[in-house]
Amino acid sequence: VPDSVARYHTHPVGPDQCCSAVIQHITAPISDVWYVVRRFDNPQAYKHFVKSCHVIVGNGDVGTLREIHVISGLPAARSTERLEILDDEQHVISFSVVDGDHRLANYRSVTTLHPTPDGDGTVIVESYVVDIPPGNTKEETCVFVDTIVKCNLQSLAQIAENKPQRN
Ligand code: A8S
Repeated sequence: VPDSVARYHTHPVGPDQCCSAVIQHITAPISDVWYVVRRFDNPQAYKHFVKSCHVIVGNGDVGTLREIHVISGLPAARSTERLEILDDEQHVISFSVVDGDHRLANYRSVTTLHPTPDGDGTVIVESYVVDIPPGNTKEETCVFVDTIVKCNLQSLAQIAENKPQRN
């Protein structure tokens, strides 16, 4: 396990919070995957639940705030999110949820990219911590969020694997 996995995916978890992680292998070089993932202003490029996104303040650096609107059928319409980490050398991006009409209070995720030993692939690790909403169990919360994150990472894999290399 790379040092950076332990460093970035160890979260303080309160008694009324839950924490989990999703891992996805992508058959594309890390630069291709990072090109898509690092765009905090454009999550809809691979997150299919996101209908639209606009930046409220910032230029894509740490502290940038975005508001996303999600597609209908979800128990939410919008979410305001803050960019917490953007590290182009280590390939780390992290955001936290600061507002919204959804039930994922205090959501924070960290996503790290790791090249496979042969250099032709990428392993992506996305972990999160979130408050357990009133009326739900820890398990229900993790199943709900894991499902969303898995969908996002599978869609990211599909996009990156079909994309020609960019540099
Ligand atoms: C992400 C991860 C998640 C997004 C959740 C978990 C969300 O955008 C959706 C439904 C909700 O109920 C909450 O990386 C919220 O975006 C799809 C609106 C935050």
